[in-house]
Amino acid sequence: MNDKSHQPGRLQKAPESFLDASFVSEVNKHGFDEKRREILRSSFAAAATAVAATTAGSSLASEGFVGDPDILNLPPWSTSLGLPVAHRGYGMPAKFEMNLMRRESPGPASVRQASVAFTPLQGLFGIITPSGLHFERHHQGWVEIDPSKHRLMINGLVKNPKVYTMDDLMRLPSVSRIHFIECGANTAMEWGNVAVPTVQYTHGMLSCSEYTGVLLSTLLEDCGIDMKKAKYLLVEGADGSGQSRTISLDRALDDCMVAYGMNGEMIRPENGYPLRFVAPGIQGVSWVKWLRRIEVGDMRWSHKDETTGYADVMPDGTMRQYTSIHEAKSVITSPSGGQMLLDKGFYNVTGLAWSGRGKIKRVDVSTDGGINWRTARLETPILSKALTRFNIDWVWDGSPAILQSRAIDDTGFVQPTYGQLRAVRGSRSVYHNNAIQSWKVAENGEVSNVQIL
Ligand SMILES: Nc1nc2c(c(=O)[nH]1)N[C@H]1C(S)=C(S)[C@@H](COP(=O)(O)O)O[C@H]1N2
Ligand SMILES: [Mo]
Repeated sequence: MNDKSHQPGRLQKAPESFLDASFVSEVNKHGFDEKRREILRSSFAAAATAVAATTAGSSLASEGFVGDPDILNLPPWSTSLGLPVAHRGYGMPAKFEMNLMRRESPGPASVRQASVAFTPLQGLFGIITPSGLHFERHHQGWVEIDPSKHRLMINGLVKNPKVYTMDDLMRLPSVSRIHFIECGANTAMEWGNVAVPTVQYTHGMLSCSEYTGVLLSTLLEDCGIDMKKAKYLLVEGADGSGQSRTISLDRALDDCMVAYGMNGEMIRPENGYPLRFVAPGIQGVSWVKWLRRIEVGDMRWSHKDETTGYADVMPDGTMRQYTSIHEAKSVITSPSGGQMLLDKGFYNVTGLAWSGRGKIKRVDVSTDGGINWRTARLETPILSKALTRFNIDWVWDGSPAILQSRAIDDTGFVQPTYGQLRAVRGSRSVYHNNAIQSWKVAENGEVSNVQIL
């Protein structure tokens, strides 16, 4: 790239909500419509002129000062006493950041106990999702369990079936691991080319945390698992939905765990407090929350959440069951749908890549809809079955562009285009859409969701 001036790109934040009752007012408030865009443009131009005018006419200019004169105007926070320590026992984000929040599933108001709230990927940095912004997917609402009343039973093909209290579990050897969780239905609306406007809604059933807990291998050994007969586990939640999923024993013994910690503190109630199943690389539905029972067996259970739901409708109409592992996938989180580039010049294009099979090896980025590709910088740490952050320099010349990212994992798997994915999967699926996402940048700077085959 020739232009290394690194003038920071001017980017307007995405609208945070859409399609619900407050759609129109939300959109207006966040600058999605024509009028608002005009106001922004003119105020941006006016601000630029004002800076020039203030410095040009002032004595500052004669002293050779160029730039924003506000650097010399001392604000109240520089001339007064701040707030005392522990003003808030539990810290909160700045009030100016309060708009960055989980947003509920768009579309016809479903039962709010069996719904989704998406993570605002467009506003996050690095790879860890702040716990308060972790996506939520409940089948029958979330519960806040008294940890002293919670129990975990391990039964079935084990010598010593056991019931653990939380205290029992916390005495066992613990591990801390960083992993992503993605709902199998993430990016589902794109199967039907619905083109929801922001990355929060296209990819926001995705989060990444550091989990602390006990490895399944430790627990199963503690109960004396019958290794000759055992092939599968059933993991079951304590909420009213009776969430239960079959996990193959080799996956479970590899890196599955029961977690009580998330990002350094006890797991949040929405995410399964006080105990959840962590199944690295496997779709979210198997990460059973409020975990109460693990049964060891020799056959798959074919429970409701693995027959009527979470099965893939193939082009010939057959249902594909137990497709649990997330193949490599990536998405550019900024610039992304609903944001606006306010002028030409340098931009840091950033996004996330992940694979349920291992580590991300490479991410390529295209700004011309997949004709030319450049290799992005992967930021460390690059961990197995965790989100990986990528960045790449881009100088926008003001002409229309289409931004895409393509992940390659350490098995050599290359993230498919929509054309390639549909050739195998058809278009009647709900789950496991890992196609390349395209964001169109229009001449006026508006970024929107488009589908490129
Ligand atoms: N007990 C229980 N576990 C559950 C669910 C549930 O409704 N009940 N939802 C599942 C689904 S479909 C997903 S995608 C993940 C979502 O986890 P989160 O709400 O922590 O993001 O939890 C899974 N585990
Ligand atoms: Mo899910």
